[in-house]
Amino acid sequence: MRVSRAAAAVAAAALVVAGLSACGGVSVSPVDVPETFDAPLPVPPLAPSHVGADGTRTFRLTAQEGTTRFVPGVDTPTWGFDGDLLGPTLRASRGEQVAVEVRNTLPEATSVHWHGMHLPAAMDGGPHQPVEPGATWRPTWRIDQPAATLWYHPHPHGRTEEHIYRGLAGFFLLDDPAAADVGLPDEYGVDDVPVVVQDRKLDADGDLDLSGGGELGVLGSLVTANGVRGAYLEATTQRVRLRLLNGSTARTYAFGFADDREVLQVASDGGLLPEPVPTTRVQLSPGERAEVVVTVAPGERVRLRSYPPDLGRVVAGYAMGANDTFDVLELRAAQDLAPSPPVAATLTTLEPLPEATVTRTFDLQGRQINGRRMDMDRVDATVEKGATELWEVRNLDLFPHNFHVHDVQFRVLDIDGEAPPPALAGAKDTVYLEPRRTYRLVMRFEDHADPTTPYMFHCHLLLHEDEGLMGQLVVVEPGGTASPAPHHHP
Ligand SMILES: [Cu+2]
Repeated sequence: MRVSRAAAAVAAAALVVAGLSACGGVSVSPVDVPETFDAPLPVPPLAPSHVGADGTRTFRLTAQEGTTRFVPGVDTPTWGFDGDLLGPTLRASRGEQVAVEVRNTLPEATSVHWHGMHLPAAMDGGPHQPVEPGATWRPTWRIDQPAATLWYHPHPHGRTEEHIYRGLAGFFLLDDPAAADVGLPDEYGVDDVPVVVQDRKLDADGDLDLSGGGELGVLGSLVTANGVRGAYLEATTQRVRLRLLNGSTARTYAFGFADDREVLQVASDGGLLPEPVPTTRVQLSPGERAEVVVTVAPGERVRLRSYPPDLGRVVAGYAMGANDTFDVLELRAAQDLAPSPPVAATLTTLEPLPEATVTRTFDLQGRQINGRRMDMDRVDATVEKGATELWEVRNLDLFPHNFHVHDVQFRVLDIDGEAPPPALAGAKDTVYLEPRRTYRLVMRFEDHADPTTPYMFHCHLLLHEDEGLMGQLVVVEPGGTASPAPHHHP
């Protein structure tokens, strides 16, 4: 299969379902929203695993080729894990040793990165851990972090945008059996549902199209929830927990409901917020997650919508999705709803922010950080194990970036000197960077040192990442020196 990058895809419009102006409120959107939402939302299956004699829980994932019907009558070549598109949900508990046997049956090398996971650098699945065609890679590590909605996706050097766009992504849910019961819906696939939202576009042949993305990358006209356009989720309980993931390559969503009802945001990237945040909008840039609890009434139907996101002081925001409104998923409540427990007023206690001993500055501009593009043979930051660091991150452009750091969950100390909004006050691994603002992030690098293997930090707008907006950090024992193994260029 191929992914077209030539700018000759105007005819794609002929493929999309007619009815742009039929749904009130979305007529100006370049996103083609189906007239009806009548496809059941697929819930990713929980990946099977087996626990061996040494206690290791082992999963298996196979990256493979397939086809997906995003548009009626059009079979689009896609990639998936254990299927045609996306992948099963991996789930493990704090304290468990896990392993994943990743088999690559694709025609080219890929990798699998565990986004948000605290783990040794050699297990991280970045560009230094390629999985060649026909090969199997078996990372193993101990889960040691709070319960959270994480995800996995490829991270091959220069090819991440295309591999995720083709369909390679899945959830990795972490549980903490020792955590208090705070009344969150927790029956997987019933009242606790992961939803990955992605946008794509097709060319005239029905192939995935990455052309014409401009400065930001592609904004697609076909928006899917768990791979399906026009999906509905039947609610059978009073409250439903949605684990929202922005799995798009470039688009930022501002999720809310069509009737502007208030939801409770209960978690961000790295786990529970200290207390539920009542809100009508949950904005996620690529790679970010949020868990929300929504209350429904018997028999009602209400749509989850993406409203115009607040991208900050961008120029020509209309070309970056800043004006777009479109529906993503319909909730259909049953006539008889099982009762749900109330959500506790206190969800967790965040550790106090430790005092940082090292301060670094990262200026993002174009495809460079501090004036340099990604180089697999250059170490940009050597960090001592156990250190708490303050990273001052700035977007010098007038278009969006965001910032993702591997291995750690950071905290946003302030934005231009002001405390972050409640939704950004918890554990984060990816944060949107408004133009011309300074984000001070505090992070602590614990447990794992490996002078030979870098972790990545980068913009998670995947075109930017692939084109160089990424750097490498190496965690060493106190007093140690980074000595990365030479990278062999293909
Ligand atoms: Cu960027």
